[in-house]
Amino acid sequence: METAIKTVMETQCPFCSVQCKMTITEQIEQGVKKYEVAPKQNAASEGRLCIKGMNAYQHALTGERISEPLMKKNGEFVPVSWKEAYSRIAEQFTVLQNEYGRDTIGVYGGGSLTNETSYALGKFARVALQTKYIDYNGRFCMSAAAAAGNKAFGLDRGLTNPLAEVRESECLILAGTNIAECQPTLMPYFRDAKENGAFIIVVDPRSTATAEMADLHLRIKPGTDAALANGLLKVIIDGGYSDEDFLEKRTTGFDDVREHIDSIKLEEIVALTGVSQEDIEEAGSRFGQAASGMVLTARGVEQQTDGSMAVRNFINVLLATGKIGKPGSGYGAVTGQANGQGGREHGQKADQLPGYRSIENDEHRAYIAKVWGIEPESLPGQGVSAYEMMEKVHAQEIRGLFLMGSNPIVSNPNANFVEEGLKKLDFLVVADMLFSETAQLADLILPTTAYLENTGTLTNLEGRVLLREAARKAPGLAKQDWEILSGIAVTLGKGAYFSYSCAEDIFEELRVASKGGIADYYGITYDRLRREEGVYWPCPSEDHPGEARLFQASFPRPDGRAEMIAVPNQFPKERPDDGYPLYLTTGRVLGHYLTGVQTHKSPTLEARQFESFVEIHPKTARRLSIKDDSLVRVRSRRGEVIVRSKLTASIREDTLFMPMHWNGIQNVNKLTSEALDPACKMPGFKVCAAAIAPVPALI
Ligand SMILES: Nc1nc2c(c(=O)[nH]1)N[C@H]1C(S)=C(S)[C@@H](COP(=O)(O)OP(=O)(O)OC[C@H]3O[C@@H](n4cnc5c(=O)[nH]c(N)nc54)[C@H](O)[C@@H]3O)O[C@H]1N2
Ligand SMILES: Nc1nc2c(c(=O)[nH]1)N[C@H]1C(S)=C(S)[C@@H](COP(=O)(O)OP(=O)(O)OC[C@H]3O[C@@H](n4cnc5c(=O)[nH]c(N)nc54)[C@H](O)[C@@H]3O)O[C@H]1N2
Ligand code: SF4
Ligand SMILES: [Mo]
Repeated sequence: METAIKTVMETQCPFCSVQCKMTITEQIEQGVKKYEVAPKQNAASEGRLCIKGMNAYQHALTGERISEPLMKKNGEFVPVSWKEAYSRIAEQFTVLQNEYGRDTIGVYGGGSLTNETSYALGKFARVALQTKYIDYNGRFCMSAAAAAGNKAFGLDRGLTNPLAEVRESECLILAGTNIAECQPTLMPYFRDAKENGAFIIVVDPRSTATAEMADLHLRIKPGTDAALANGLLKVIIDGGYSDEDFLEKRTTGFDDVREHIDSIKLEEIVALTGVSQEDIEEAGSRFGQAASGMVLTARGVEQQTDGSMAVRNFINVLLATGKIGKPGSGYGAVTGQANGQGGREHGQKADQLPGYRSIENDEHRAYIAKVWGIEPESLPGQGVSAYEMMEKVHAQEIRGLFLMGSNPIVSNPNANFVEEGLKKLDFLVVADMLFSETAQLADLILPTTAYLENTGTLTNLEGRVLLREAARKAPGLAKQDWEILSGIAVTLGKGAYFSYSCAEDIFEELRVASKGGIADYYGITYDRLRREEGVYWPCPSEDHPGEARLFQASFPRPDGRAEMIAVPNQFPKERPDDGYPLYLTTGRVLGHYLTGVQTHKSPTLEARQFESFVEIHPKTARRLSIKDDSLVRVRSRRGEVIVRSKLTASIREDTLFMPMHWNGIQNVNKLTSEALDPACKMPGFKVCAAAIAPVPALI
């Protein structure tokens, strides 16, 4: 009898920001491969794993992985060598830059990339290509919370407190966050808090699995969170629950906020938000009276054209009650992607240099230029945000695009326009491990490693840096992302700046580049990460333990105080009218991830949910003659989709909901609006006006 061959892979889930660790065991018995997945102890998930993590081996090990560079010739992809692929990129980008200027090449990254790759990608754009146009998919994810945190606190780190402190908190506001489906392994923290007596308030237009655990569910009208927070502030200030001592010693701007709140009537807030006065009063007074409390926001609040201000207003609620920088009291922007945190710190953003430095600040430029061995003058300036890059692609200002770790054709708002633009590109390069919808449009596809084959660090939603080491050989000719960047840089004659032999070499450079910056990783080493269960940033020296709880004594702003600001109730938004009478909001389901490129390749996850749907209230459906489980056409000013109806009383009567995990005729982003938050350029994915009608049966 043939003996069984066993391979054990220690790894970390590639999906959400919790970054659960796991062990995957592959056993080959008589030619048949079997897999066992076991959760592994780690501080964030405490050894839990959700269904996506349990099945993440399936897409990584599928036979559909891209395993060699593929060049489009006469409309067909044909395999080529790496040498040919690199030469083609160097040649095409050089020709385009000679003809149209350096900025005609855009670079577009992602929040799944490791810190090392994110760092190398920022450097690649600025040093190897010398273009100012670089941004990444995290713009659609974290930019509103980041802008709010930077302004209010002087620092943007997802959670200001370790997850363990959720258990100690007496009152929790979960606004626009569906933790039960999006970070499922964190649910026990909240259940335990509840058992310890915490009062949980959920703000969501839908009764989600997260809302089910709430003591109070505010079923808000989409897009009105800023107004709701004003209502909470009103109850807090009028009820005398504000912490005057904290406000005086640790904040600025409260007088303006108080004056603004004085001018607001609760009835107005009730009319705007659709939440009853009684519920607003209960939420405000519960939070105001609790000895400790946290506010967690996610994309429901943030993916709005006023997302950054809505977050600031929830931060106002925390500051007004002095609930920050203490045990069980703090703010959390529940980060999305695997490296949604680290990916936003080290230079993938249009205006950013490593360590959360600014590309517009002369001192910061000089420091990074020195680390990189270039002249500060040769560093390009600030570029534009992800969707604005797509506008430049459409206008053919950007003619060549280098894409690593994203599927913009499905994930950008106004997707029809984006697809039209991408088709106009003179040269599109996509580095991916699977044939995403965007990769299919490429002139050249570069095969990359999946999480199982790739070494690097990722920073989880708590700001805890974790090391994920390669557990398996890359399939075929696939390479790690940073190796690809180095390879192209060499061909472009810029190899001297990218002479890395492993991910750790890049991390060593990143440590120095981030030193003294806001996101200071200098004290973190691979050695430490192997020994400890991750290290929190900021960590300025090797003997520093890392800062688990932020803002205990002061805020990293010039005056050491947090900044409060009056936030208006209403912002211009696309509103329902006769033609498009309903709100459409969008989001996620438990079993799929983002544009679904990875999870659709998992037979187990696909079997749970193989097509998209639209949630509609039964009363609304009856009025429009829509039956449950039937095909419907959903339209907005930008396009239309056809999906299956799901009648449920868990949604508001004036609102529809669609998940974002499907493409083509089911792609909800054919409907979403291109309007951006002016402060951070976050698209308003969470509200647009829509119409819905049955699709007549073909007889
Ligand atoms: N299963 C799964 N998990 C994931 C992901 C995934 O694709 N699938 N993606 C990861 C990523 S990148 C991210 S960013 C996170 C996202 O995590 P979340 O932000 O929690 O997820 P969403 O479903 O986008 O939105 C959360 C909730 O916002 C509500 N909402 C809609 N409009 C409004 C509004 O106007 N106000 C309020 N208060 N709520 C509103 C929606 O009904 C929804 O329940 O999840 C991460 N985890
Ligand atoms: N309507 C609507 N639209 C949304 C949202 C919403 O809530 N509603 N949410 C937005 C949010 S929060 C996000 S984060 C975006 C995300 O949207 P996208 O950026 O499109 O994210 P993914 O679907 O994860 O696409 C990632 C691609 O990168 C590949 N990939 C994965 N890991 C790696 C890697 O290590 N290296 C390389 N080179 N490639 C890799 C995957 O195979 C996949 O093809 O979507 C946004 N779009
Ligand atoms: S998807 Fe998130 S919660 Fe689920 S196993 Fe992966 S990292 Fe953990
Ligand atoms: Mo995200």
